[in-house]
Amino acid sequence: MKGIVFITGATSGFGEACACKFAANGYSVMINGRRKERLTTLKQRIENEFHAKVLALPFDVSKRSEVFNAIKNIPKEWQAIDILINNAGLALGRDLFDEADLDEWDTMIDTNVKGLLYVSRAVLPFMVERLQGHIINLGSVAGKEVYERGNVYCGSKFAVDAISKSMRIDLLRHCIKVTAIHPGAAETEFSLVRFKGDAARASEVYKGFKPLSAEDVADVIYYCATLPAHVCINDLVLTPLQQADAIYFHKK
Ligand code: NDP
Ligand code: 8X3
Repeated sequence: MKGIVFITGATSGFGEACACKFAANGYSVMINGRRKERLTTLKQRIENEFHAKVLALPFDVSKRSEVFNAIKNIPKEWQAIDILINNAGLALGRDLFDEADLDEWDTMIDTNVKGLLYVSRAVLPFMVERLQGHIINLGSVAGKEVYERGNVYCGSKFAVDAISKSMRIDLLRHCIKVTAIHPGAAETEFSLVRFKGDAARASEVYKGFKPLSAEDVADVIYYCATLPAHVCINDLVLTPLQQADAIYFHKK
């Protein structure tokens, strides 16, 4: 066993692909998400395909007491967490600032920002104790530039960018690495969630170019996580070939 990886938001997309990538390479994986059935199915799949150890931890990252209760009760043999991947997150809607839904704003801030903070604080004592650990935060190109109708989603990812920089400074004394990964357009369930199950609108987002896949992003995360102990990638932006930044695409 190479180490223990804790991945939030592992029931889909990047998180699920990371769970498979790390498990396939000899890591034990702790998988989180709100959908228990999906966690159970993924756990069985990883155990069967990769013969890796899996601990399913269903909880909502935005609920402070759920986060701290779940992590406080992690079995002893799972407490030596080497890598935390703060991946759980979502966009809701693509509306103008003065027309957007306030509940959707709350959910994005509660999940993308507060969820990442709660999980990090709950896991950190296990890393601090060992003077070792790597926290990998999922930001976005939307956290590097804002786009029209991106308002609060972009704001939440700018917060991830700033919090990652701040964490890196404050955790330096504990020898804990902090990496922020900022993907561009990747075809996962992200747009389906953003557009509330409207599959036609979601697939429209990826027309005219080849988007990143969840596996592309997991490969990059795995690379960052497996560098020598003295090497830390602080900040990494990756996009599909036909995307230059958060706004500019070359679509055919
Ligand atoms: P998916 O929608 O495919 O996956 C999102 C995951 O987050 C799911 O497993 C979902 O699980 C989990 N999640 C959402 N809310 C919560 C919550 N409150 N508590 C626990 N888990 C939660 O999207 P992606 O894989 O694409 O997105 C992963 C991350 O990457 C997000 O932070 C997203 O903002 C970011 N990102 C995505 C990009 C893209 O183009 N796809 C580009 C850049 C960044 P469940 O519903 O079971 O709780
Ligand atoms: C997800 C990518 O461009 O839809 O963070 O905001 S984008």
